Amino acid sequence: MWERTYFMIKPDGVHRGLVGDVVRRIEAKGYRISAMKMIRITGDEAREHYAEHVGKHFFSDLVGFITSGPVVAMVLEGEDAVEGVRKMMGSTDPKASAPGTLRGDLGINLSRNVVHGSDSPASAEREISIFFEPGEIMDFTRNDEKWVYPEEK
Ligand SMILES: Nc1nc2c(ncn2[C@@H]2O[C@H](COP(=O)(O)OP(=O)(O)O)[C@@H](O)[C@H]2O)c(=O)[nH]1
Ligand SMILES: [Mg+2]
Repeated sequence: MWERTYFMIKPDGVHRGLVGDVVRRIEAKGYRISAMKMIRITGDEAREHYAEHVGKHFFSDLVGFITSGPVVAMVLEGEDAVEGVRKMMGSTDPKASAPGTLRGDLGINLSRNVVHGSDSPASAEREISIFFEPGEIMDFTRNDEKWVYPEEK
């Protein structure tokens, strides 16, 4: 099924100069980047984005970290994009992530795992609406999509 997902390169990925490699892999896989911007997340946005983790022991560290520097926020589209992007990311803990995944290749520590991706289509729509206005999301088809997908969508 055609899906949208919210994807983000976290401040550690930006500071470590990994933006280009992460974007390259997303594009090479065939996902459409329909919105992308560098932003500094506010505390309110961070608490809303990570609402499911309120009350957990790592919540304040997580909010402090995600608001500590710039992130690159994206809307990605493609067939089964939510699960597909999560597979590309690997497990939450980079130590448990297979080599070949973003977290498996680019991270070591659970709290500095480089990327975020929505865990369900409902989360994706919720997270996209926190960070993007509808007019920021481009309505276009990548010219190579006819080679990524053999049949009409
Ligand atoms: N310090 C710390 N950070 C955690 C822990 N669990 C999760 N996190 C961080 O919180 C983020 C959100 O957690 P979660 O939604 O469970 O994982 P994700 O969906 O794979 O990003 C993760 O990406 C980690 O960076 C933990 O036990 N300790
Ligand atoms: Mg999550």
